[in-house]
Amino acid sequence: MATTDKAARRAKFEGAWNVIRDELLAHFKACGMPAEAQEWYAKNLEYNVPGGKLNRGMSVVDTAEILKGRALTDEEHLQASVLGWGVELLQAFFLVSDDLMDSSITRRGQPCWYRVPKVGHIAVNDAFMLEGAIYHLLKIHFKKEPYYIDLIDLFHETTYQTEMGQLIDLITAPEDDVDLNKFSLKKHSLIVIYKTAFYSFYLPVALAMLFCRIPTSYILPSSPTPVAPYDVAKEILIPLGEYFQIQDDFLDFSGVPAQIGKVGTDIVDNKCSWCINTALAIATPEQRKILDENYGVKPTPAEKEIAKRMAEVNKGEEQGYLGEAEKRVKAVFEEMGLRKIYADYEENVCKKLSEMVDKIDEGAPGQEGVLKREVFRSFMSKIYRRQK
Ligand code: DMA
Ligand code: MG
Ligand code: MG
Ligand code: MG
Repeated sequence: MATTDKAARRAKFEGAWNVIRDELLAHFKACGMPAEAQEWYAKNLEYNVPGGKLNRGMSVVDTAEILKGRALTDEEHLQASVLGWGVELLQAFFLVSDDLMDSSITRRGQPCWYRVPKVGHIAVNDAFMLEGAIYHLLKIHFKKEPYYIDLIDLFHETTYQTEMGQLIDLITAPEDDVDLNKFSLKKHSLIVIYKTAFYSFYLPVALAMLFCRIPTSYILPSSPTPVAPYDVAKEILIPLGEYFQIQDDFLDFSGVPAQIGKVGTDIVDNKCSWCINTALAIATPEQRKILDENYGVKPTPAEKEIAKRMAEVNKGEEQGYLGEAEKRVKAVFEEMGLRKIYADYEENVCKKLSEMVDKIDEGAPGQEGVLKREVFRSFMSKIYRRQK
């Protein structure tokens, strides 16, 4: 019987993490790494991998169950969890580096890893190790499977796509040259598809599809043309991922740190975010002038000093202190009614995505080895109207 209780599913997935983490640490120790290094690696793993929402990782397990149409055996659950934690390790690798590159303050309600005392730039190597752990785990758990190389290839391809996205995200947001004319919603779309959608949405589902041996093409009774299920999945999951990153951009502006677990940095970092692009499209000349003069403007030394003192009072729990320039940008966003524009966007995009999902052909009732609409519905319900 399928475990339907959400908390129980999460607990089971987290249970698999203990097994996986211990395997990584045992191997590390067996390589002759000294006690001090073992402690460091254990802390890197615990601090950066398991503390998130786990949507991506758990989606691998959820998708596998939906595709198989039954609960997974214990053995299958562990294997699917290795793929799920592989996605979470990949995410941890990206986030540790992303926070360094974005000069972020907090992540998941705690200081970013590179800001932890003694870590600093060692965070770069720690990020590499989180990535390396994925391939070590794949070898242990999948080497004998005929689709082992497909798993490796998918992780590599997705990593490369994400890195391309991070590159264009970063070079579109130079710190010393703020030029809002360089931004557009089209550029935003390309950035977010590459930096977020492939690894967060296509990767978990495609991994589960490989795990369930969904072939690259099949024929259904309804039509003589073969279905390419990985392409069908991509066509829905990429726009779904785009919507997810637009939520992330909106929460960076509208969310409070206690709720989203991080301090928004997009305005100060001159990011080509959905908010600024949407604002630019409707700004009056007066509003445009305020945006040009204040977007991407760093806090003054005096403001930085206040932020530092406030952080000390809050015992390191930075709540985010807004400089005057950032406040002025936010005021323009509010004045334009960005919250309402976002809410309308969310309803519209979800309607469109649901229509796409409804068109998926599932073949005969109970047919195995084919795509199921529930895969996408389940993923969508995890993020619809999310507040963190
Ligand atoms: C997210 O970009 C993309 C990756 C690959 C981490 P972001 O900088 O908007 O993420 P966050 O808001 O979580 O720092
Ligand atoms: Mg970031
Ligand atoms: Mg970033
Ligand atoms: Mg963000």
